[in-house]
Amino acid sequence: MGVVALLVFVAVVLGAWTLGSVMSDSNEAGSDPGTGEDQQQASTDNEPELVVLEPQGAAGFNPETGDDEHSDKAPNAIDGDPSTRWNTTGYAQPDFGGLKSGVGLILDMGEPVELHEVTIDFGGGPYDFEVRVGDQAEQSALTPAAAESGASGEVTVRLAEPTTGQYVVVWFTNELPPDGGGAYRGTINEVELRGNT
Ligand SMILES: [Ca+2]
Repeated sequence: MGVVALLVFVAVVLGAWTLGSVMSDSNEAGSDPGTGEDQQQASTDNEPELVVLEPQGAAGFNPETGDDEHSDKAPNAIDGDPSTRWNTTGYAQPDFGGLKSGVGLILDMGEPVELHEVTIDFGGGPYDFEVRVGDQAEQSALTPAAAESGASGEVTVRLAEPTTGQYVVVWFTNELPPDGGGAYRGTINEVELRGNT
């Protein structure tokens, strides 16, 4: 499945590149090669292209109190379908019931990847959250690589520095929003990670 998605992505990128080349050629027909425009194009081509990184697994991540955070629903956050979702336990208070400092969703990439940016499609909001990256699925091994406040709906976060690790956590901090049913909980419809393998 991951290989198929990657092949489709590569095909789309190659198609767009080919189309861009054709259009570029037609635009530049008759122009003198070696102009400043060509040099600028060459510079753009040298930038590393990001690929979509496919998680191998997902689970609720609740290291401070240990009980499960709907890990059975976690695959819904990486199934490519915005209509399916993972959510935390419902809490009676927005500060995780006063029980802990945070809770999150952990993604296992199967091998270390170099993460550049993350797009998260949240259910409702607002959320304060961090993106944490590390080589072990333990709180002490996961380093905050980006943070956002007041996020709602779909949000893209670009890491200040590309960060390498096998595990990526979307970590809710501060308070969770009301779920409309009398409780407070975090909801993620979809996460997409981009970077290099
Ligand atoms: Ca989904």
